[in-house]
Amino acid sequence: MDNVEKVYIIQPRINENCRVLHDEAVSLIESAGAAYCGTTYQTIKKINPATYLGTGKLAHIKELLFGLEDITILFNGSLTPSQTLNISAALDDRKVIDRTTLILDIFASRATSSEGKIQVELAQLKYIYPRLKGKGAALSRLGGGIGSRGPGETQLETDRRHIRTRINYLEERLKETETRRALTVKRREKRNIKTIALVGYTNTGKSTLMNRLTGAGVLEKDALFATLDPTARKLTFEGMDFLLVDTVGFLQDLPHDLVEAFKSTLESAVNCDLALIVCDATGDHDMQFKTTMQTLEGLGFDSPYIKVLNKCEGIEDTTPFSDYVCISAKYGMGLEQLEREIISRFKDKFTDCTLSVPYAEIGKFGKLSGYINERSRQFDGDGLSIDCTIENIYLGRFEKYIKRQ
Ligand SMILES: Nc1nc2c(ncn2[C@@H]2O[C@H](COP(=O)(O)OP(=O)(O)OP(=O)(O)O)[C@@H](O)[C@H]2O)c(=O)[nH]1
Ligand SMILES: [Mg+2]
Repeated sequence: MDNVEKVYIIQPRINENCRVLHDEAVSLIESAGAAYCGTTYQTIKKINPATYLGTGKLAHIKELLFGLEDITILFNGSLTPSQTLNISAALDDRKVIDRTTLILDIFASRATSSEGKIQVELAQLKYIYPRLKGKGAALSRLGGGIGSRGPGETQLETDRRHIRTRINYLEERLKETETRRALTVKRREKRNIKTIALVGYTNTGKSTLMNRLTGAGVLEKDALFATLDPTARKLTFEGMDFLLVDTVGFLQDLPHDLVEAFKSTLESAVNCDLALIVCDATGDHDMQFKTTMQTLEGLGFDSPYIKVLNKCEGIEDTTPFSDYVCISAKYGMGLEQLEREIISRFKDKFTDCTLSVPYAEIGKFGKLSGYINERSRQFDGDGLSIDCTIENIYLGRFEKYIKRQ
């Protein structure tokens, strides 16, 4: 236990969400193999450009930690390199990292495939690169996250040009692997195998569900970002062949460069025929669903999906979750219903419906209009009422608008 790195959180109190962000930071610390050892919450009225927090607050934290050796400070937000250095200087030269650095660090420790490793290193370098502005020797202190993984201090001591060259090189290598992947996807399309992607917030049970359905033997673990490299397995339901793909989980404030870097791995999820969006009944499932949708849509996702609520074994009344298929991947509950739901989405059937779109949402609804065969439309007191036919696989998208089926 003694050589486990201890991490103390500075949690800026910026909105109501900060409790969730804080608890996630604790899980992130544990997932990185370090030990959480306390938190200071700080209400930030005005950001101090040099140190983010006010100097008085920093002095207070310094006092709190007085006499405690070897404690790393996690600032649970984004810092510029100079803020990192200044905070470190104000706190007896302790090691200071920010949330993004920590997430990147966990990804670095998890990457096993050569493609995954390239993607993570690219994301790390891209995070550092624009932030390096002639800081010279001080840079080495920005290098490590938890432990001393990451692009490594020696690399960070080299100049921006060196990093630029490395970024270019990694981007080239990534392009090569992407070309290879594109060929595999083409072959799959030719054979007309439908792809089902398991997507969702991290730690919701995607890999457990994958293992339940296919016996894949994928790592399932109570840790954030247990899965990094996507795994695909064949699955047969009622004589129909599917390819089930397990993917990296999402998190609020996932570093943009990381999502960008993982774009090609996430391609199988983005271009799937059906996505199972897995949420966790014991967590904030609404937030998890929203975060997943935002991240996926940012990557161009517009496939049909089923909302799956996992870890439902302790829930007696599932009526409040009627828009989810409630399951327990661990205890094997609700899987038949999930299977039925999946099959029904692939049977090429259409449903006649009447949709009711509130006035305020007509603009937003425009994006969906390509998925329906419209017979007639009229405006009434509530908004726009549309008689139409929808292919079953797209019904989920219209859930909240369907008045009659
Ligand atoms: N109580 C309960 N726990 C579950 C259930 N399904 C999975 N878990 C647990 O949830 C944790 C995370 O499971 P994983 O399958 O690794 O989750 P994941 O979504 O693949 O996570 P990442 O790969 O990190 O994004 C593990 O400890 C599982 O044992 C369930 O139905 N009920
Ligand atoms: Mg997983």
